[in-house]
Amino acid sequence: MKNFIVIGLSLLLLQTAIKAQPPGEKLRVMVLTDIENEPDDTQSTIRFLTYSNNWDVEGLVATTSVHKKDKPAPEKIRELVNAYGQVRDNLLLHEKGYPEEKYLLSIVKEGFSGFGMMAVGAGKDSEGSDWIIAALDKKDNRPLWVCVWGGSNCLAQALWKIKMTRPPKQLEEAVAKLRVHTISDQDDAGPWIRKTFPNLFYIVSPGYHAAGAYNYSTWAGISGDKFHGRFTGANFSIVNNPWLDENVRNNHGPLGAKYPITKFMMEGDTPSFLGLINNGLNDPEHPDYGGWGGRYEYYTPRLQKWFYETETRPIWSDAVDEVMGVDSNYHTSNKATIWRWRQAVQNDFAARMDWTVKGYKEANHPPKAALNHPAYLQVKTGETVSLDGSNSTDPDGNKLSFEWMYYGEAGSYKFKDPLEIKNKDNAKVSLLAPKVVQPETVHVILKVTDNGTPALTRYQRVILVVMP
Ligand SMILES: [Ca+2]
Ligand SMILES: [Ca+2]
Repeated sequence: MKNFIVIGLSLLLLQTAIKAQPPGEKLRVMVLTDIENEPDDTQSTIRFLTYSNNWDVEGLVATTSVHKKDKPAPEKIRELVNAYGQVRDNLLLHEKGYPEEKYLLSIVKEGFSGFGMMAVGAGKDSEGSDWIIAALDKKDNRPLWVCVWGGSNCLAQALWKIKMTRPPKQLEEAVAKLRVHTISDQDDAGPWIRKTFPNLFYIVSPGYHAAGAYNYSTWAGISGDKFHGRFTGANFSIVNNPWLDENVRNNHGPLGAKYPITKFMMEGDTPSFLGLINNGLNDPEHPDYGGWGGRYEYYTPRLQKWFYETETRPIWSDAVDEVMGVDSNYHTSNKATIWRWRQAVQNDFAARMDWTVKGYKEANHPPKAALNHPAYLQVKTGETVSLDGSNSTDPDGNKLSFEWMYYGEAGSYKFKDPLEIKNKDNAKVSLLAPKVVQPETVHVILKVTDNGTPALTRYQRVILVVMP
């Protein structure tokens, strides 16, 4: 029996390895945004555009939400894409693959004018909902990621139409292709979608995004302070307006100049795509592994007292990490799954804003973290495991520093005390595989940081399969 379990787990891990994003293959990503409800969608769009070479960007769709119930604002997206067009040549000095302004303008679409499920059903198609269907219909087997920064009724309309007009098998195929990450439920379409399409891959902190949502939702970890999210431990000084003035708004060209002053909090919608950046840490098909966009586990969330409807099915939702904060205390929180990476996330954005105005030699570029062994290692209880990141390099010739981090929450092995990694600041380290009674996974993250300005970090994730 045990052997079957071992073989089963090994196969599962092998499949996991196969399913991971092949190097060089881009994710397909679409954004639905209630831009112009407050400044933060504009902020998120600017950050998104500086990463647009990471993905095949499939659509930028203006929608409504509980904060903007009447008419979507695609003209604002176009204005930002125009500003991007002015800096694209400069971005291309630093990395390949930035899409043309003309192409991005061609994929700006408008959702239906109207709020929530009142704008879903017969006669409620829009160029936005038709565009989602067209993207799903492309002869392309890669998943389609839909990042929802406002209401999700445009996605609901697309799925409604497929369900009403096509055979069940085609609906099944469309649902299987979708990967949805919404920033709370900013209309009543999210709960409807989850109930109606029970197999749909869906990441969300459920419930209306309204007063109080900050307190519950993972996404507040992007920048929430003690007033917006009621948490401490995170470093607020690298997400506030003075930091954004220095690193984004001022002296950073026409795109940076469009970055508005924060009204409530910086970029509440950004976690929906931070986890899709190809940085060696993120593993989009595995939200429970954790990454820049936070960590999420697959379960049926309990009813929140302010939420009007019980969740009917398992979804990818809030998980907690225990993280040492800047106040030198440990914090156990869902928001910590995002803010634990904040320094690296903000430095990375600052570097990309530099890329919009500076030459190659005047700017910094991320290191390439590399392992001298496979990322999946099968080991035995009590075995000494050697890990080696010494092949890591930096395109600027910067000096590299290393840190090996045991990511306890990401693995199946639940160990009360942190796993000891000897000399964890070295390129090569060793650790003792823990005692297990059944095959368990243990995640160890290699962080490689350069000494450029700003310092940039890339990662490799090692998954140990520890056998009894
Ligand atoms: Ca929004
Ligand atoms: Ca560098």
